Amino acid sequence: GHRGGVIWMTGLSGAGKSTLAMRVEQRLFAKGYQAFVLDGDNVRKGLNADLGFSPEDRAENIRRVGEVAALFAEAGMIVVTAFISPYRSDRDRARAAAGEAFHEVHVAADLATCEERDPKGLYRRARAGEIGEFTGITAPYEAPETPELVVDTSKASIETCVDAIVAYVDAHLAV
Ligand code: GGZ
Repeated sequence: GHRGGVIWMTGLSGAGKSTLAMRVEQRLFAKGYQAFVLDGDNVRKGLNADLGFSPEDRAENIRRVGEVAALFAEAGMIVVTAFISPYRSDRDRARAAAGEAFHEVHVAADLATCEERDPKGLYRRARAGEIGEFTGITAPYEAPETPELVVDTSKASIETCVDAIVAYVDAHLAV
């Protein structure tokens, strides 16, 4: 079996957080873990549909996600979160909500790589001034100083990064 836990991914838009989260969820499920992904797609459209991208709204986004993730972990699930979560203080509050169950993973693709990928054209629109407060361009990203794990999708393949996260879960959450 396994304990509950929060695998908290943080990183820039385009770093690969959601892709990694979905692949990790599939791999964990195949190994018999109860795993579930929280990301912008299932949270910002519903629970947090009232929130935008100001620093205050991001703080509230991360506060709610942190509380929900802590509840999932308490229920014995492995919850994998995929939010930019650019502010250290917001992530620290999410860590405090989950306590020992919190595991921070820095998805550390550099800005140049993320901007080059630009899968949704958001960096181009941010550079053109069409989107304000865009993380990495006109809003800050505070990288974690002591994350439990770092994966860099600009240097390693998605599969290698997934392997590292699954190995981390096996080592820390299996009982
Ligand atoms: C950053 C933005 C913004 C701004 C829209 N800044 O790559 P995506 O498109 O699919 O994922 C990004 C997502 C970020 O939402 P989060 O909930 O993860 O952000 S935070 O943790 O900071 O609250 C991006 C899109 O929303 N997006 N506007 N201004 N990303």
